[in-house]
Amino acid sequence: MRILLSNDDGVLASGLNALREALEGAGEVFVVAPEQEQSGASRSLTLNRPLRVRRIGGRVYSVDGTPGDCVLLAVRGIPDMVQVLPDLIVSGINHGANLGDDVNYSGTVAAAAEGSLMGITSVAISLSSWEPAHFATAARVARIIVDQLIERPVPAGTLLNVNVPDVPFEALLGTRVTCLGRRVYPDVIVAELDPRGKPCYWIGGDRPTWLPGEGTDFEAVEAGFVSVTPLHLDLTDHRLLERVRGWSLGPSAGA
Ligand SMILES: [Mn+2]
Repeated sequence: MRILLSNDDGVLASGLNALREALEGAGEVFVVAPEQEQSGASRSLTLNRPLRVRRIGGRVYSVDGTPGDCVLLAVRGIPDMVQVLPDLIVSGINHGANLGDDVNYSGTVAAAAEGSLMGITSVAISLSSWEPAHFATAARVARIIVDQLIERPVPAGTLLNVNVPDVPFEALLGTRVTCLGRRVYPDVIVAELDPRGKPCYWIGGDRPTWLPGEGTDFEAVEAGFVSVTPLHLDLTDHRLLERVRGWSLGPSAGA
């Protein structure tokens, strides 16, 4: 069993370290993670400059790119690794929640999504807190999920988004399989002048909240449960297909 780990908080992050320790016994663990924090990087790839890979030691590598770059290089580029595809990719443990619409921006989810696109079963795991403390809890949850995935064959490219309440393991109430909820981002653009008098802008604002919704990931984590959301990457709106086909959208055959 070959397990590739990545994240978006950087190769030195405590969450990644806790994850590596927890999964060491489950298989041959490789780490390929960004050199710098990449939270919010989503599934971007670096196409306009070369990427540098540094071996930090053992089976741990850093890449001066995005989480997506890391997974792509790990699977297709790094000589020690490309001979054997990973059986599983685990991304995290993110320092903060990735709930609801967060999955669209998250670099943690992106690393797992990149794996899923390549047909590899992938898990994103996040510790749901603004000041995360209980990485050991999320690490134990990750191990339980990985052991399940090893035991139980799943469709190729299965993608799970896991959020863990930031409490001691014994305080967890259980696990709920959930849908993504809806975020409310109170984005505020903060305009400033840089030291040379040029305008610059911060994307800021208060902490995001969420809309109430039964069966959502937000509700589960808020109630003290681990949330597991199976995701897929088909963005087609199947509900609208027939309706849009009924529109007059351009040249018709024979016209
Ligand atoms: Mn992050």
